[in-house]
Formats: sequence, C-alpha cells, structure tokens
Amino acid sequence: MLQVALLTQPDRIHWCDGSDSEFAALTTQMEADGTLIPLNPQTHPRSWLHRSHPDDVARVEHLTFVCTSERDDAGPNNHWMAPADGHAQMDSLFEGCMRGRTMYVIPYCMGPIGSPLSRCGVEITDSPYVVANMRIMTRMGAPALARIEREGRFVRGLHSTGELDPNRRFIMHFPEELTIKSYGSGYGGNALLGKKCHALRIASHQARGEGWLAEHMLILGIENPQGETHYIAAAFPSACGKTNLAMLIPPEGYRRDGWKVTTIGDDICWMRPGADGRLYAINPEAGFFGVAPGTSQKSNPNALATIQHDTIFTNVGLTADNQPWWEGIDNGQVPVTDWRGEPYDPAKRPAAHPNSRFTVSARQCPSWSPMAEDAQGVPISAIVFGGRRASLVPLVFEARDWAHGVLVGAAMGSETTAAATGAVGVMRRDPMAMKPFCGYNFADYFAHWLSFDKPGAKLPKVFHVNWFRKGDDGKFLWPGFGDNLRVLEWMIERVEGRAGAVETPIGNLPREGDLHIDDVPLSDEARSKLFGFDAPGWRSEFASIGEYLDGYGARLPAALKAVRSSIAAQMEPR
Ligand code: OXD
Ligand code: MN
Repeated sequence: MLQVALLTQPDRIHWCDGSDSEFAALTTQMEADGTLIPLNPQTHPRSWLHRSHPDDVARVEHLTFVCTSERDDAGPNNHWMAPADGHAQMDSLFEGCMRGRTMYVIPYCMGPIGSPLSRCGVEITDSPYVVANMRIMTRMGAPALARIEREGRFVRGLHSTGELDPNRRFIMHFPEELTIKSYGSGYGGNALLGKKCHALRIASHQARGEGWLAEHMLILGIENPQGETHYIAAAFPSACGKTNLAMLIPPEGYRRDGWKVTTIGDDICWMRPGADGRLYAINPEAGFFGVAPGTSQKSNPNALATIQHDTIFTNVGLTADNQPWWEGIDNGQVPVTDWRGEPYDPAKRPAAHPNSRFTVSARQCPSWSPMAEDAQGVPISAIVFGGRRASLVPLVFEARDWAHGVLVGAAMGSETTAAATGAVGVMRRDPMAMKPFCGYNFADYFAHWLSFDKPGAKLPKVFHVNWFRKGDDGKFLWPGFGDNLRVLEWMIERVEGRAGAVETPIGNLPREGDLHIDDVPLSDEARSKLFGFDAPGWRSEFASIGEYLDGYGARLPAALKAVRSSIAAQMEPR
C-alpha cells in the first residue's frame, strides 16, 4: 500500500469500511462534482445516473493482457506480455497519477463472507464511482478486511482512471502473483476489479491449481410444484440474456401449477466438487451489473422491480422528469436527453448507449434466493451453454456425457455484442462464454474441465441452447423469456430420467411432445428449425470446430479431439 502511494502520489488515502455513512458521503461528493446525477426521488429513490467518457463505454479486449512467465501459459486466447514488461508499462502510467486525488483502499470478499469457496481481494482506486459500484457488487469493507487479515492471501488490484485516454489504457493480469493493474478506464468490466479481472481471469487460474471452476455463468433455482428445487448454471456470452434468464418469471400456467424460479446470480459462478461428488456453486458477486437496453416489463419484470430504487445507472437516457430511459423499456415514456447529455435526436444516436448498465444489490431482486448466502453453495443439476446463433443450432440438445459436454462448451459460437468494443454481430468462437475471461491457455482449461470426470463424481448433465434462431424472414423463431422455462423443465426431466429424446450425432434432441409447448404458437418452419438436425450444416460446423481447436496445437487434450473426430465421422455420408 505504501509502495502504491509512493508511486501514485495521492493527496489523501481513504480506507473503505463499507458503511452506509461512507456510501452517503461518497454519493454526496459525486453529486456535487457532477459524477452522479440524482434521478427523480419520487420514482427512483436514492438512484443516480452516471455519464461516462464517450470513449469509455465497454470492455476493451484488445487492451486486456494476461502476463504469465511463459507465453504459452496465457495461450492463443489471450494477449500476452512478459510480467516484467507488463509491470514496467503499467507502473510508468501509474507514476504520480493520483496527484490531487484521493486514493481509496477497498477490501472486498467475492462470495459470502463465511464461505470456504469465497476469495478476497483489495482494490486500490482513485475513482469514487468505482468505490460506490464495488460496494454494491461485492461484500466490501470491515468483514472482508478481517478475513484478509486472518488468511493473509488476497488478490491485489490497482486501478486509476488516469486521463481516460484510449491510447493510455491497459488492463493487465499477473495471475502467478494474484495481481491486477488497470489504467485509463472507469468502465465496470475494466475498473470494478472484483468482477471480470478477479472473479474470472485471476480466479480461473487459481481454480485450476486448486481443483475448482470459475465460470461466466448465471445460477438459478427451479422449484417444481412438489417443492423440489434443481439448480442450473448457464454460460452465455456478454449481453446474451443471462440476467433475463436468471430472473425468469414462469409462464402463467406454470405459475398456477406452483413452479418458481429463484435467482442466485446473473454473471459469475464458482463451483467445486462436494463430499457427495456433486458440483456446488456460489455466486461470488453481491449485485448485478446488468445491461439496461431491452429491459422491460415484458422481458424482465423482476429486473425492472429491482432497479426501482438504490441503483446506479450508467449511460442511459433521461425523461423530462429525470427518470432513466433506454431503448426497449417500452413504458410509454419518452427520452429528452441522451446518454451523452445532449438533447435526444434518434437520427444522431440512441438515447441509451447499447451497453448502458445498472448496478444494483442482488437482494433487491424479487426472485433473489437466500441460498445465495449459503456458505456451501448450491448443488448444480445441469450446466447449460448457449450462444446467439441465427442459423443451424437447434433450440436445445443434451450432451451424451461429460467429455462430450466439454466439447459442446469448447465449440460454442456466438455473434458479438456491444459489451466489448469492436464490431457487433460477427460470429466468433467463445468457448464456455469465457473467451474474454479465461486467465490461462484454453487448451489447459479444457483439460481442467475434463479432469472433473473421475471416480465418485456425480457431475451435472450438460446441455446447449439457442434462444436466437431466426426464420427466413429474419425474425426470432422462439418466443424466449418466460417460455424458456419449458426448455429448462425438459432438462430437469432428463436429469431425473423422465423425459424422452432422440439421439443424433450432435447429442440428444427433444422430440415433438417431449417439450410442453402445446400452448406456444409455432409455425412449421419454427418447429423444423428449432427441433431439427441439419446434417450437412453440422458437417461443415464440425469441420470449422476442428480447425478452431487445431489452433491450440499439441496442448489440446487428445480426449477432446477424439470426441470431435468421432462425431464428425458419424456425420460423414455413408
Ligand atoms: C459483463 C460482461 O459486464 O460480460 O457481465 O461484459
Ligand atoms: Mn458477463
């Protein structure tokens, strides 16, 4: 800490205790200097709008590095720099950067304070906006500090917003030293170091050494009318609906019958085998940093209720009476000011930035599950992988076994979204939705996943879903949202050995009648595309998966190659 202060030369140092009074003082100060704009206190009590620098609105994957001693340990999936060079580059940026500013020291815990699965960190930052967000997103302050003092081991994070110059912006990870250095951005994924940097990149590296998994997954509970609950973990790339799925409201008939969905987490899942051989999961986060656009009474009523108070909005539009507004909110109101603070002009730009966000405590969510605080975590019955695929990929299929499930995850593809800078809508391979977040070589990561299949293990079943299949007219074929429960129900029935399926080379697909979709209006085209297996299309998909995996060279586990080749062989015309 002293070394950091000597390097960055802040005017003041503040140790964060996580108290209400500290939060109140910070938000008052940010209101005074314009960092936070208070929203309408009648409709959105204790809530604010923050407008970021217009060039600082998303994660910057091209400026994100994993600095391991050996280049190959970071793998082709990461940008790499030698640790000494990374430190030198970052330290030259940090030199004197906090002059005139306050340095905040944030002790935090990822996961319930008393859980053996949780891990702690300390983030040092010069941004009060980061402090306020970290207070919502993590267990921050005195109890975390007490655990850190007891354990002695924690992740060290240093962050400065610097000049917000995209040419002086880097997010660097030193997994071997449990260290993160981030400069030049105030955006959540780059600056709230507990989230992507710690809970995914550093944690995935740590998890490999310690026999657990740190994943980009939501966790939800499904309670059936008999009162039994199954927990499902699901990986989707950024801005592909994890928050919506995590807070799903069952269709009316299901609600009447007594089905309930509860939310443990919407973005990150840490899992490890329990004494009974099952995988137990915690959500290391305490809040949601969700994508605002598209959130509506129809798409996600639980999220809308959650963000009615005590919420920080970033880069949304404003109505005349200071209520937050975004495209797709569909509440009959109109924006007058856009996310850059200019009069709203749809010809110029959307009112809300496509990656505008809300930060809010998970406990405010009507579907929040108290099991999110359970120290042992929840047992996972099914793991779901999914991407945004307009063509080829059916609504759902089940992997035959764990190794096949690992291939299904490794082969995941999805169209890119606004959560990261760069082109949107381009199909890219995003294994396990971890392409931007795996802190080590993907080949070793796949091997680590495979290693969980050992005697005594009672692993979850693995499924793949695609909510985003489109018809010839370019429209989505599946209604999605609450109706996704119909697909999750089939998975649970498969886990319990009660539902049927048809075997295909890519896995087991539900037949007509295996899913309860009688009251979902689906055209013939929808039925054939959502539930069909397109052999020629999958043949070329598997060739492309093979080429992709070959990119990992000799480090790629032979077992994974073997599963791919055997499926590809089954699809060869006889
Ligand atoms: C996120 C992301 O913010 O994945 O969760 O970008
Ligand atoms: Mn995410």
